[in-house]
Amino acid sequence: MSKIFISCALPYANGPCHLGHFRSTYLPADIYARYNRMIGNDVLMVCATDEHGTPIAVKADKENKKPIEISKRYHDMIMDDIESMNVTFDNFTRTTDEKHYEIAQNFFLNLYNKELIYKKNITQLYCENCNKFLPDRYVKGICPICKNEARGDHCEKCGIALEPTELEDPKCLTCDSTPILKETFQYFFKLSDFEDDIKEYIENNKNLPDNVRNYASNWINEGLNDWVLTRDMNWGIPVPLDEAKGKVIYVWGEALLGYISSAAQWSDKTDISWKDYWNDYVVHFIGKDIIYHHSIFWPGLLKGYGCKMPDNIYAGEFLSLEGEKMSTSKNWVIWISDFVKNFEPDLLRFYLTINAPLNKDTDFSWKDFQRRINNDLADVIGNLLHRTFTFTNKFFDGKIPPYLNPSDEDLEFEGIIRKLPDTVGEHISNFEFREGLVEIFRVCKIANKYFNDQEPWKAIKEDSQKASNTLYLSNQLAKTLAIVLKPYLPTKAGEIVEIMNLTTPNQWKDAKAYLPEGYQINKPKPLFKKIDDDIIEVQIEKLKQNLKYNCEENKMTDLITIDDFETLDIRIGQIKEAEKIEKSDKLLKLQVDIGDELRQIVAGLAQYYTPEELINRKVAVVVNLQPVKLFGTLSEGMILATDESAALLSPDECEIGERIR
Ligand code: B3M
Ligand code: ZN
Repeated sequence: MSKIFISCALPYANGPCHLGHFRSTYLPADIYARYNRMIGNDVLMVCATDEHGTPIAVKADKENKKPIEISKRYHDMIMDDIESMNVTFDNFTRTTDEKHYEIAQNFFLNLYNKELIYKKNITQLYCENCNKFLPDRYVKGICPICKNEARGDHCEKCGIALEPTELEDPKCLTCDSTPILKETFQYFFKLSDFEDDIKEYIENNKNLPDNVRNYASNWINEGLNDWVLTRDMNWGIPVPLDEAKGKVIYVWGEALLGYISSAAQWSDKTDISWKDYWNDYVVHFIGKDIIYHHSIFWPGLLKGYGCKMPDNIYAGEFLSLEGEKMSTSKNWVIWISDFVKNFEPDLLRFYLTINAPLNKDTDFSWKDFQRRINNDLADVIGNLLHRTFTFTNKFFDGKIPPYLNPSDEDLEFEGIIRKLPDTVGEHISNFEFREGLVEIFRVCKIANKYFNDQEPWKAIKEDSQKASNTLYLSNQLAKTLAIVLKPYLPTKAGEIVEIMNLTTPNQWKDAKAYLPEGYQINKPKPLFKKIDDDIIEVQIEKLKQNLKYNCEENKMTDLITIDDFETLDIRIGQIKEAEKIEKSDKLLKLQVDIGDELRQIVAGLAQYYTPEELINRKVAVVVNLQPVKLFGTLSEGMILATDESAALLSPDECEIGERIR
């Protein structure tokens, strides 16, 4: 038996949970935890809400409330969301908990005393009107790269991480005045000291999935800088040093310790040491946007402290909604609490798992959801179970009939049933959650075909042993399903357990034990109902309303004239040369033939294309854009690509230099 420490990324307590959170993190973690408990591993699964940081402080300012009032509101909502989805945390705490403060401050002091945290003077933005420094999201301005509006820590548009001082035309978010540069000091963590350790950790840890390893290797190859670990603000955990009045630990410098403080709180309640779990096997489930923090920064902190680094980091890719990027600010989301008002949680668990593997981006669409539930869950899995139970009751008084002289078809089907638990289990152990569910689905399809071919409704009159064998095996599969479906669809699995009177449904190994002849099952009830069109239409309409509302809010309905469009000069170009830009993991320097000249253009394509892949590609180029310097390199134009995936338009049939209008 192993002890397994499972954590989920701490949701920020500045909003409730939506489908994206659930898909990337809580659902896979819960499937993994439930399965491991069922095979007899000892699991400790923890989480907490992340209550500090500027987003919460800013929201509080806006609503004229205290940050703790905001975070409490969302902490409570998040707890409800998680419970409603049947995610089985052993402990769920919050980062304003006393225990967390104590652990975070001690951790800071430990590193400080080892001189792994040092003090340094820096200039930061300061608002003279509000009399405060403006860290992270307290400041807005123009992104130096893409020239769109951005916040102090990050540009949503081009996805780049920023320092507030890098913003052009910065403004205080609270009072809109222009901040000045002012000297202050902050504490830095010597991340650079751990470059070799982290590199080794990433390269030699065989568990790490490819997406995590690749991201992490890219960053580490660029070299690691020390991290500013503190902020001048009053919402956060105070830096535990006399000389550091008014400074708090940066939210990422303590949130990660939420894993440990949640576990420690559990230990206080149970008197069982969480460290045994940590020292055996740790896996963090996170979203892909925080791979850096977990694969580089966190191992660095742990190494500095003298604690084991995580054994695995599992990063779920993104979920879009009806083909568009989810956005909480535009209300282009589906909240968990809204979903469960209308649908059973297991339907979402099913859809989000079967829809795509965790390491691929995917989309939630209401129509596709309906299709999957109706065609796959209800018609295949539901139908199989329902007819098995109905026939058993109708023809055999609800008793498992005898299994005698099996035919070749029976034996073949029996072999398939027997293999199912191992196959599914292996997939789940390997974090292949979708593949496990697909296997269950595949076997159910085979089972339906077997059932149809055997025609037990006819056979019962002509060859009753044939019908008896069919129902015997179908019931054995139903029992297996009650167990192997449990990590995925715990409520539905529980309903099968009830119908089948199962006494040990919590043990995976029991999936292989057959129900004896004569075993009594109960009357069936339909397990999966189909979703009607009108129910889905209501949901789609609701989303459309959100979109309309947002358009009005953002004045996106403003139309442009043909003359406005004419101001853009877009031409077909061909990429002749491409090379990486030093110190940037996003940008490539390109030389593009636009017909009458060769243009140098810097494009944010490095994460999607290698320089070699781009040579000779035809692309669409905005050629009358004002030149800018990016990372010291002149860029005179823009290559058109899609927003999310940076897919290039491929105008292969067009002539170089042709204008697009
Ligand atoms: N609170 C949420 C996020 O960035 C952030 C995670 C903390 S995990 C220690 O998705
Ligand atoms: Zn101000």
